[in-house]
Amino acid sequence: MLRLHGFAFSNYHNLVKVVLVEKGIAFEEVPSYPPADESYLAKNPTGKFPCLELEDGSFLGETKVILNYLEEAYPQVPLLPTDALARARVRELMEVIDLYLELTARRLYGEVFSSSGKVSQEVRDSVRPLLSIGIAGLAELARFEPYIAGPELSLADFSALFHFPPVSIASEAIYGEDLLGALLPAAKPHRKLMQQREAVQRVQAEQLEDQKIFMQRPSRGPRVS
Ligand SMILES: N[C@@H](CCC(=O)N[C@@H](CS)C(=O)NCC(=O)O)C(=O)O
Repeated sequence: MLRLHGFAFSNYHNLVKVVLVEKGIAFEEVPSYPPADESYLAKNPTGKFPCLELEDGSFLGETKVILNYLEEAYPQVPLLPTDALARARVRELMEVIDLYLELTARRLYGEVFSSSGKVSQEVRDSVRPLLSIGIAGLAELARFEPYIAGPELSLADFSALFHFPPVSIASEAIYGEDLLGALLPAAKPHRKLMQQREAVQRVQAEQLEDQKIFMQRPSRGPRVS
């Protein structure tokens, strides 16, 4: 059986988890929290969470790589279109969400989601315009018809579902304004639509349960800021 190593408060962990549930793939979760210890680094040398333990006992890291693997290895319940360009469009949305929203806003997360200290004024000042540019770019690419890539549900919808909230929460906490909510108002009805799904309800409930454990664990700060 596949084993997902990571923690249920993590947006990346939940992106893999919800896809496993949606596809009906049997898996178990192995709780593991940052910072990565030696035993976790032996599984995923980057120390990033999550990683997926495969049937043969090997490990796969990097969320989008894992999702693409699941799509190829478990094609029943497809979450990518069949047309090559349409697939690329879904991946383009996921890349933009990762690189220009999630990773940019992540520089604020230490202050908002853990006790690893205040974000410097320099970081605050540099993240805000980058985040605005990233969200504006996504607003041009996203379709919301009603799904983010068009009429069909895809991996990009789950990416939006789990990456948007920490971006909104961090932006509200640091700038007093939810930049994502302001520049991408369609995110709200999209979230409501996605929350009608059983798999999403289960994963979000477990995410909430893990929040306290994550926030209260002894913080040694992120390995990489
Ligand atoms: N590029 C990685 C990023 C994953 C990531 O940043 N995960 C966070 C948890 S949500 C993490 O590992 N944080 C601990 C750290 O950076 O040391 C992926 O796509 O899986």
